[in-house]
Amino acid sequence: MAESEVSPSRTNSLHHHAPGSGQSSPETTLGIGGELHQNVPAGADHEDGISHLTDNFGHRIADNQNSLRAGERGPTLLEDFVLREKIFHFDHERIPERIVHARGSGAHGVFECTKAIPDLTKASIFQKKGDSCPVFVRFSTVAGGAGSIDTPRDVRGFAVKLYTDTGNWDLVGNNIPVFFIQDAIKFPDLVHSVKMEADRGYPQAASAHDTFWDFIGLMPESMHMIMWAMSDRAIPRSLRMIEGFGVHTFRLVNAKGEDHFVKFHWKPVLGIESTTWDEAVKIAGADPDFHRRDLFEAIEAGDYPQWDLGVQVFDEAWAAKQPYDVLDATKLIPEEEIPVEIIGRMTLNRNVDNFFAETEQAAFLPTNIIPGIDFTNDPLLQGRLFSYLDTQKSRLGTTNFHQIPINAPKCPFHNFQRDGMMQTLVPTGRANYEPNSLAEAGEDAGPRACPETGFTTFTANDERNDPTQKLRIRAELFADHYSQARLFYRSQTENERAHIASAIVFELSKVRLEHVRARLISRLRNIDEDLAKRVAAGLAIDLPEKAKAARAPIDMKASDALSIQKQAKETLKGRKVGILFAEGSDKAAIDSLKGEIEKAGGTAFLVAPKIGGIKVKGGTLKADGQLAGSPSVLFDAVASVLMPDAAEKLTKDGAAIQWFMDAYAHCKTIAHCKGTQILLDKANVEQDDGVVPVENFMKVGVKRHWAREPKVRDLA
Ligand code: HDD
Repeated sequence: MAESEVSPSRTNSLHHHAPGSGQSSPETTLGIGGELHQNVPAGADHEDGISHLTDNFGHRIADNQNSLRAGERGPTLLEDFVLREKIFHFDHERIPERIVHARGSGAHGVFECTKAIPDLTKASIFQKKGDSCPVFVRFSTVAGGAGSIDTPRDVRGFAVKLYTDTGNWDLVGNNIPVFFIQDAIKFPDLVHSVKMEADRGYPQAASAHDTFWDFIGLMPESMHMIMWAMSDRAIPRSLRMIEGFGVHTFRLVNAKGEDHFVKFHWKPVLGIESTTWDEAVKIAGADPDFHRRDLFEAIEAGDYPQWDLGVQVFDEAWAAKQPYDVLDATKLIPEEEIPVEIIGRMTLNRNVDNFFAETEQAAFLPTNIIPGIDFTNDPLLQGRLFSYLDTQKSRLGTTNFHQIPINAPKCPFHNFQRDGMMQTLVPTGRANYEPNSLAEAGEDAGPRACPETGFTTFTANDERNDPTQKLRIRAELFADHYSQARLFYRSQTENERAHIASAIVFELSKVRLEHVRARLISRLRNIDEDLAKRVAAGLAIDLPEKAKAARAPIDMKASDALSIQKQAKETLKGRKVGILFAEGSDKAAIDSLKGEIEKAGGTAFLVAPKIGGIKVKGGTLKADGQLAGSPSVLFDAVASVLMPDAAEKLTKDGAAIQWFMDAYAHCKTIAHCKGTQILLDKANVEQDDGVVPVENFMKVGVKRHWAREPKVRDLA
């Protein structure tokens, strides 16, 4: 009988995260969550650091290459429990993906309070500067499936789980501070409309199709969000460079029981950075995992992404004076009106050990709130308070999903909930009800409610609300659908406005139903006539009649905080520069440029026509990436160190020409040596402030040279 050539039973050690782990300790009998690394499954031995391969019940496996057969050429036997268990488990490896936000990337980190605010809230995490707690964050796109690309035009989910000492606080937000709809009852319609169309099963991860724009055109409340979704916010460069927003107005409650309204903001320390649309599309082909890889590699390299947590705090009296309703999730509060006060910093410093166990199984719940923070009557938030708990049961299959280590609190949890599918805790004793008097007989009576420190719901005294009436209705100011859409649009720079117009033209050009295109433009006329005209001209259709507005829009004061370009950070920190070299290039020049980039906090990525090792002046040099697989869209700026003959050779390589052509079209800095000129000419790269000799790269640095844009794109 032929022997297998593969040596059996060599496995990596298994990480077994078992929440039931400390079960033998008396403290944990009623169920303490927390992370445990149990390295070896029961029954396995260690020998020279190698553990024995076993099945799930600890039986050592002698052969992991061949199934059990009746004779050398005979059928496989039902008796082969090793095979059957392995295939059985494999067959069930996938769980339902999230109905929205299926594609995501997660990381662990820490949150630290940098400014105590005990006057505003009794939340334990904000009582003392320097106090900290672990966090887990999951970023996501919304519309695409779990295996879809990272760079579609889409909202990005920004879900943070803070494991505080008073329980988990999940701030389940987005990178856009407003939402498409005002009432949760419309959420299934919104999601159905944007997902793949029901009959044909496409498009994947794209809003550019009939049903989405049909729904949007009929829902004028979505107009503000649409401005954001069509802006550069929806095509971020890196997850490390997006803002995060809690979206809803929440409430802070202090120890005296006094309340304030609050909006939560996460501000990226690296600044906000986006791609251009053409770039995003090309990245999708070059690296569908662009954002996931970027986040993972940055954390692995110790370049930890950070965000400041900010709050906008205001009271009921201030809210009542505004021309919008603060309970309406399609409205924001301009930072110029209520400044964002920074109270904490979050650092993501550890990648997950296992994508499925942690990122995929993470369950975020807006109902995870801690004493000192409370909900408001925002009708979108109220619906979310139901939806998330509900969805976890179908996704994770059991009401005990809270016991999965990524979801379990890191503080003790004790209650009388028992049993259920996949129960991993082993509660002891008879006390599974309350009240009980078992303590009188010396038995463990289990936990009791804590009126002093437990969560109590804040009772709002809202004169505008009569709780005795049951109404299917929206509050008066919710009817203003256009003022803030206009505010957003008019707060953008000239070319940011052009990007919005082009994005709408692109999306509507994929819409086949002509009446849908026209209806959308009729709504744009309420936002900005010029925008509507641009879009109509871009589609070559007549300007339709202006849609009737339920409430006439007002002009609000422009807000610079809404524009990315008005707050751009010109820095090399966290940015990646591609350096192209080839045979004969000057190694010293490359080393020196690389050194300077790294000193400034950036990453230098060497690109060459071949990857293994190239003869250069001064030795041999290995590239980090091969030219055809490392297009310039993957970098924030490009540089080249080439001998004229090598550059001449590259003029016959489409990938090399495209490298410069794209860097130029995407308004990036191009630093080049004299030898490269022949390639630049071939790529139609014209001289400007951003096209500089390689020795001047550090003076110019990484930034977008927007003045170049009219030369490479029709912004009309
Ligand atoms: Fe939601 C997931 C953010 C409205 C129902 N949502 C989900 C995630 C984020 C958001 C970031 C991914 C969490 C993760 O990484 O696991 N959702 C938002 C924001 C909203 C919002 C910022 C508006 C302000 N969502 C919203 C409404 C409903 C839902 C109105 C339902 C009525 N959302 C869900 C869900 C998901 C979800 C179906 C899918 C997977 C999950 O919850 O755990 O329940």
